[in-house]
Amino acid sequence: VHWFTESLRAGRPVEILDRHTLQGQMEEEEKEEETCSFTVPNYACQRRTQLHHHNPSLSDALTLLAENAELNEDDGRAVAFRRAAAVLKALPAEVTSVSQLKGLPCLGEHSLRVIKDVLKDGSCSEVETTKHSQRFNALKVLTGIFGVGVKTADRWIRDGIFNLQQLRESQTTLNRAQQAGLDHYEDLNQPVTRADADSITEIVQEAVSSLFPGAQVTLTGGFRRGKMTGHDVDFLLTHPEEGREEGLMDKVVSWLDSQGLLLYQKTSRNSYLESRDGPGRPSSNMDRFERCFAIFKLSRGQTSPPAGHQWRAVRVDLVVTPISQFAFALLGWTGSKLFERELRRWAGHEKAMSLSSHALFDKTQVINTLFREINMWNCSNHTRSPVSEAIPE
Ligand code: DCT
Ligand code: MG
Repeated sequence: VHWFTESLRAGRPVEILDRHTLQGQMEEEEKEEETCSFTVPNYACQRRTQLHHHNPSLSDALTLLAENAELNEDDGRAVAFRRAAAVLKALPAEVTSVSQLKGLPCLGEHSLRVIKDVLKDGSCSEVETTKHSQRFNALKVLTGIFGVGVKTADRWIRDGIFNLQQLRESQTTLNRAQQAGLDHYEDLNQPVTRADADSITEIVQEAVSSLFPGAQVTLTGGFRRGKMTGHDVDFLLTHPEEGREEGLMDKVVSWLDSQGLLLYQKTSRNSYLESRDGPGRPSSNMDRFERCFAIFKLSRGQTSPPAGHQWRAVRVDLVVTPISQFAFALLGWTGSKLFERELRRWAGHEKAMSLSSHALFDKTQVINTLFREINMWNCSNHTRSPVSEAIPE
């Protein structure tokens, strides 16, 4: 009544609707709200995603299917499920109906079917069947051994090995990494806590600063993103003076070994200087930095080992970068894996730039520079006419 009389006094137009018209209007508005509740940008790297989000049951279902696709080396399908899960993690509220997802990117037919089933029945039959399949569980257990990839696990399954006991009883020859992985399986499949990561940071920091004063240690990976647990602890090591990082890895690893802190280590040298040193690691690897895959032995006091144990094993990755590439390495090693993938895709498709853990460069400038060099060479040799600077698609 107050609003009505105030509106009349102020000369504002007042529309009087009957109850049915009003109800109809409200229903229309609700429907509209339902069909376009959410919007998110296309690339995961453009979205803010919290560690704790509103749609865990949906993202867990899609993540399990992504994991299964990865274990079967179906990368296309795995990335599609990971992208769909990432969209759901970025939504500002719980999804209650598939109609709310209309127009959102990265939600293909298959992912929408899974979401629909989970919303309707609380589970999806494809997810449940996968979760209980012998092959999925065997692949998970066997690839859970440090040093065992999907190809090896698949070969073992074809030989009738589905679990650790069968592997231990078989005559299968294991390499050094796989043997260490099997010996420390239980520890390495326990989540690494933030406290464990802090203890290892202290140890690595002590080693680095006593051997290479001025060198820097940076915790990266999931712990840098604020996660409270992880499957390993990732570090970048560098020195503020270019070139002074050379020799750092060997010295740090030898010191850690001499202190009895390493259960396993394998170092691979960098390969970004391969023209000087001959070919290094294959280019399919994630990056070309000097890297050490290690298993640390954390004693009681540095960690809380399982009951009855004096220590626990923890996977640690150490990576050495020259300071000139450090920023790109830090960006690349902070993750997550999907964020990095999307950031590179966005740089390439939307900005015509190429991003790696070593550098960021403008592809158009590189192509033009290449054309200029070819022209200079052609002209100075009088062999051919100049090449156009047009940039090919
Ligand atoms: N990385 C990447 N591409 C890969 C592997 C790794 O871009 N194929 C980057 C992103 C994360 C970082 O390296 C560290 O890798 P992980 O330790 O495997 O990932 P994480 O996010 O630290 O996960 P977790 O917390 O389980 O260790
Ligand atoms: Mg990690």
